[in-house]
Amino acid sequence: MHITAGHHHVLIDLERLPEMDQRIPRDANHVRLDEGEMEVLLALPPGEHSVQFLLGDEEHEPFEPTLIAKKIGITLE
Ligand SMILES: [Cu+2]
Repeated sequence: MHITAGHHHVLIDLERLPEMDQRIPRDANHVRLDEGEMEVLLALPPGEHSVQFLLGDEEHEPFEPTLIAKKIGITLE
């Protein structure tokens, strides 16, 4: 059973969402904001990118039901 504390994971340029019944990976495409960050600086090359926020619990697993934002498309020059 999960408690209600949570934090965002920033999903970057993902074509497929991570498995919703497993720990969310932590790498360049899955940025974890679990230290109370109010902002994050992402170093991305110019071009088309996508960003999406997924709420994870204290075990870094998605909540059930899943709390996920719409994917945002961005273009960097
Ligand atoms: Cu997490």
